[in-house]
Amino acid sequence: SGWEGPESPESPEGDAARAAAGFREVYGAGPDGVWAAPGRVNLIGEHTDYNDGFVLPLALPHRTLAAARRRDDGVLRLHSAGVAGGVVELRVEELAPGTPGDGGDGWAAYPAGVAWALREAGLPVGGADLHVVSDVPTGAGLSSSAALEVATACALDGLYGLGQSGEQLARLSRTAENDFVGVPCGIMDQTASACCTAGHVLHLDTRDLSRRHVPFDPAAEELALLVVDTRVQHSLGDGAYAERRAACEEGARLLGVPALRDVPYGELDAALARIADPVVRARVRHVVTENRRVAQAVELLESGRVRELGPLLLAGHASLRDDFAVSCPELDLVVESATAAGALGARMTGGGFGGSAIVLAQAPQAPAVRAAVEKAFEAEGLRPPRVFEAVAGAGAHRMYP
Ligand code: GAF
Repeated sequence: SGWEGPESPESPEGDAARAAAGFREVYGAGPDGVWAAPGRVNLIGEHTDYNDGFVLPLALPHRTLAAARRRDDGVLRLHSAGVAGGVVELRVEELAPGTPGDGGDGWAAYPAGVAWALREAGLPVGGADLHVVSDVPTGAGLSSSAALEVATACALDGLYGLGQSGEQLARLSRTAENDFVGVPCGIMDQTASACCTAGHVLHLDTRDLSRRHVPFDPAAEELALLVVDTRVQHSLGDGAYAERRAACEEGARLLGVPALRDVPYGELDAALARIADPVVRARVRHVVTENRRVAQAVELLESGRVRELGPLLLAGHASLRDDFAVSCPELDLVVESATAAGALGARMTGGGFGGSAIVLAQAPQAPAVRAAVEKAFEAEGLRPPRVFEAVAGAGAHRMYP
C-alpha cells in the first residue's frame, strides 16, 4: 500500500509535532499517532473518473494531518484547528447518513462519514479522539475534502490495525463522501490522496483502480507547474456536477456501452452521429477526447517530452469550456492571460465552476506569467488569485510513530 511508512520512528517532528501538541491541548494527553494525507491537482483527465476513464493527478505538498488516539468506549470526538466551534462528539454505532451530529453539514461530516463507511464495511472500528490540522486550501478545488477523509481513514486504520490498503481506504473515503456527506464525486481525489508518490503523477484507471506512477519533475526540465486558485466558487457547481454525470450516463446508454470509457477514440465520429441531443453529444465528445489526451500526456511524460504537454492542456481546457461547459470566466482568464504571457499551456483542474487552474511555463518565465495573470485579475476588478508552484508530493502516510 502506498501510504505506510513513518517519517520519524522516535518522536514527532515538525508538522507532526505541532499536530500532536494541538491534540494534547484539546484532549489533555498525547495522540497514539499522526497521519497525513495530501490535496491534489489533476494534470489532465477531467470529468472522466465517473465514466470509468483515466486521470493523471499529482499530490500537493499541502496536506491534512490527523493526530488521533484510540478510545474503547465507542465515542468519536472530532476537532479541527481550522474551524471554530470546538469538539464535535458522536458515537460510532449511532452514525447514519444525514446525522453528522454537528448541528449542520459542517466539516465533521467528512471524518464521521469515514468512520461510518468503515463500520458499514464490517471493519472493527471503534471510537477515537481526532485533531486535524490542514494547509490544503479549502474551496479551491484542491481536494481538501479528500485529504480530510483519507487522513481520517488512515488514522482509524492505524488505530484499529485494520490493515486496509491505500486503494481500499480511498474507496471507503469515496463511499463516505457519496453516501454520508451526499456529494456524488468520482474516485480520483481520494485515490490521488491515498496512492500518489513524490515526484510522480498517478496514471489511474478509474474502472479497476489499476495504476502506474509516472515520473514527473518539471523543475528538472527547467519548467514550472503553477497552481492558480481563482478564489471564486460559483454556486452553480453543485447541481451541475450531478447534471454532467447524468448526461454522460445518458450518452453511454444511447451508445449501448457500460460507460463512456468504452467508446474508442477511433469510433468517436460514428458514436456522435448516433446521438441526436447536441448537449449529450458535446459531453460525450469531451469524455472520449479527454481519455485520449490522458494517454497522450502519459506518452509525452514517458518519452521525456514534458514541454510538449502545453497544447494538450490547452485542448483539454477548450474541451471543458466548450463541450463540457464547466469552466467560468475566471478560469478562462487564467488560461488566456497565462498563454498570452508565454506559458506553454494551461487548463482548469478539478470539477470547475471556480477553483483552480494549472499553468505550465518555462521556469525562467514563470514569474512574468504569474504577474500577467495577477494583472489580468486586477484589471477585471477580481480578488488577487493565490498562486503557488506545484511539486509532486507524497501520498498519505503515517508520520508518527
Ligand atoms: C471533482 C470530483 F470530486 C472528482 O471525482 C472528479 O470528477 C473531478 O471533479 C472532475 O474531474 O474533483
